[in-house]
Amino acid sequence: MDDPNFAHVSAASRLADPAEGIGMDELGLAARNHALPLEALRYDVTPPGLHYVLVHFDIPPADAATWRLTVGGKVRTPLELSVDDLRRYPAVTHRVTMECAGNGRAGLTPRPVSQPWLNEAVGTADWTGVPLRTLLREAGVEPEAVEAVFTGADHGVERGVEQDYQRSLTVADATAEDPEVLVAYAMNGAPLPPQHGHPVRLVVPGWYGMAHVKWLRDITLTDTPFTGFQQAVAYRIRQEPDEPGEPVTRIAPRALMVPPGFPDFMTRTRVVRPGPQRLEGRAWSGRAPVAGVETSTDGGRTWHAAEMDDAGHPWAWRHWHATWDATPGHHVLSVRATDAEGHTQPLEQPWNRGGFANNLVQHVPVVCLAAGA
Ligand SMILES: Nc1nc2c(c(=O)[nH]1)N[C@H]1C(S)=C(S)[C@@H](COP(=O)(O)O)O[C@H]1N2
Ligand SMILES: [Mo]
Repeated sequence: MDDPNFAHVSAASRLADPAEGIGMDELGLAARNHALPLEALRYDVTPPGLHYVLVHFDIPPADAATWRLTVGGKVRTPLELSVDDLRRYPAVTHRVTMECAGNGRAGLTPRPVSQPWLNEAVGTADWTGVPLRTLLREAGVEPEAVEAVFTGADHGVERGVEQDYQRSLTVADATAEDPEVLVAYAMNGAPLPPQHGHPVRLVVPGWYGMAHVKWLRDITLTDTPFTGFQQAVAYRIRQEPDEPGEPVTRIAPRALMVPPGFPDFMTRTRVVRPGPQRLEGRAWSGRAPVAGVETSTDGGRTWHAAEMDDAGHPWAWRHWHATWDATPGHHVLSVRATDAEGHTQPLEQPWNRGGFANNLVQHVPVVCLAAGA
């Protein structure tokens, strides 16, 4: 807790007690920040409203007509750009799968008390905008600049620290040709919706969600590394609260399946009838292209290669499918992805205090009815 003024409103991070269920404050976050309904894994591009949402503070008021994006700090020519100015640059569209770094957090033991995601904090969109490197080239980055700091228009207090939402990238990452960072003003061909950063956001293909700063109002080039809250305090992989830890960066591989059959309303247990079932879903990794997807119908003891569609978009998920011959009884279906660098998904999740970057294999309990039932 840095600021005593916030001692009564903002708590330090904590771990849930072993028997502690999801609390009302976690429910409050879960009701604001929604996940992708898993059946929406069917779509190549996630339809508007089904893409997951995460907002730390409030969605800020934003008027596209008067919005200004400033580029300053260690640059030769500071810029001040309206949305119309951004639209005058040649537009680029990238299909990008975005995933929250806290995805899967609610399954950890002990559970870090925060946004309690299960495993559906993911979505894929066609993002259109101006390459960040185009804007930085125009502004002229000074040789002493090491990072670009991105500031959103949203404001709040987190763990006692009052702040605008801010993140940084190194100048090398910010100006890379691939993955190409975008200053985006359209999602799936339409202006950004309020919850996804209207009117302008950053899109950093391959990186976990926290890097994709929404409601982007300023880019400042700095000659020292950025040490703001969301960079140096949050989004670090650490075991103990006080260690510096490693920064959360690119998305670890994950595969998810469209839950087969039909669900029970309360438990969401899946029900199928005997016979061949098509299993399908998506797989992605922000580190290297997905090289293989495997399914298991015995809870992860044995694995079988699934078929994958062509990888048309290097920073978006790939479709996979497999066939399962369902027999009456209880089953546990699982799926896992492996990328071209050999990163894969664990059956037992390594733990970290923030619950970041975890990619436990998905298990889907299924009840297959008796023949004729
Ligand atoms: N300005 C701002 N940008 C932000 C956030 C935020 O709270 N404020 N949340 C980040 C996090 S943690 C995630 S996971 C993604 C979510 O993007 P989405 O809601 O468009 O899916 O936005 C990122 N960008
Ligand atoms: Mo996130």
